[in-house]
Amino acid sequence: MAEIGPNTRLRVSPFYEATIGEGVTAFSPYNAMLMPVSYGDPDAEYDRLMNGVAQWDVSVERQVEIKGPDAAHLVQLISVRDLSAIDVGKGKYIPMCDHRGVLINDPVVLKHEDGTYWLSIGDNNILMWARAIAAERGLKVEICEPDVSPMAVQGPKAEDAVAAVFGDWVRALKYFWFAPAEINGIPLIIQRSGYSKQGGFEIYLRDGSRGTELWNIIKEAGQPWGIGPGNPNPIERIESGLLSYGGDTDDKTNPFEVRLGKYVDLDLDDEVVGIKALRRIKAEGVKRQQLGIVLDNSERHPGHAIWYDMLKDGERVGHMTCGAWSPRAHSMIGFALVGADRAVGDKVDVIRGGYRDPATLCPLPFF
Ligand code: THG
Repeated sequence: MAEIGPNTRLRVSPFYEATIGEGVTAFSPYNAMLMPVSYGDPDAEYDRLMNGVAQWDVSVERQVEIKGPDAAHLVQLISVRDLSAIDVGKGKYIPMCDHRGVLINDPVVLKHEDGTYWLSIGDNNILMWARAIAAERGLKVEICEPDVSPMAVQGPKAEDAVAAVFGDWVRALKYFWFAPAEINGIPLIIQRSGYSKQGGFEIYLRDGSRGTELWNIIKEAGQPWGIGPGNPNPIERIESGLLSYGGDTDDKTNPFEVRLGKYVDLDLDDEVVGIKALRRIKAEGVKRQQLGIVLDNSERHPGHAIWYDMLKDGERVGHMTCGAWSPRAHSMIGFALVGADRAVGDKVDVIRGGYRDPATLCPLPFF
């Protein structure tokens, strides 16, 4: 098997040494970094997330920091969700689009007390995008990638583990709210958030030289609840209907097609990048939709879908963009990106490795 490893264009996380120590078995490139994606026991990783607490290195969720007199203006120009009422100390999930109305990222935006913004980004170069838009519009902003690396602590026991380190005040933190914190002098931000529906926190490390130390503090504190390593979990996120930008989207996908329409405010100013295109798309009628899909054969397959062709009566009607065997559904489940004329209950065929898998379209989320 060929190897891929850290180099100057494929950076490692401050938690790299810690994840190696935990026995990481696979990485995936994401934002020019290596993201741990397996520790070799997917059942245990899923079980910890569902019943205990899991510790994830998600430092690939890089921060794009925007500050200066025009910071709020720029952040609104590159977000198709209305940010006029954004609270200091509360994150917001925002679709970002290009001038065609095509989704280019779905960050969480954080507004700090001093008026500085962080875009906590998915896999795409938003640093370059934000700088280009700022320069073209002549805005007074400073944009950088700060030394900030999130670690997620997820699962029903995450609150107990995080409170054991930082105190009971974290229990009062509401969904998506964040606050500064410190442990042994390590500067942090703690937010109630994370890429799962099992609850938990994201701890943003603000000093990349102290990753191993922070990892070990959380690991130690989580022992009573059986804490262990994991990563944004492919099974749980499909069961919960969480979108993977770049995984479930292509170079034509708009937010309406992938269930993000509720985060699009079409009456935003014309200057907002993509908003005019989104109004046109909406007026003309959205052509595709994202639904769930269940394979009729409930047998467990190890592999997961990578844009498998989906046929109806022999004609291609879309793709299965992701898939996993769901312990809760006792079936192979996934997301389908299909024409707007398809409906829940439709029978389709998924073409997988030359085989034809009969399947049924269903609503999202699964749970
Ligand atoms: N946490 C942080 N940054 C991130 C991610 C994260 N950046 C990249 C990537 N993940 C962005 N994608 C998502 C996708 C979904 C959510 C957050 C980031 C999410 N969605 C909830 C939902 O869909 O139910 C809530 C959305 C809402 O209503 O506001 O949490 O995981 N820091």
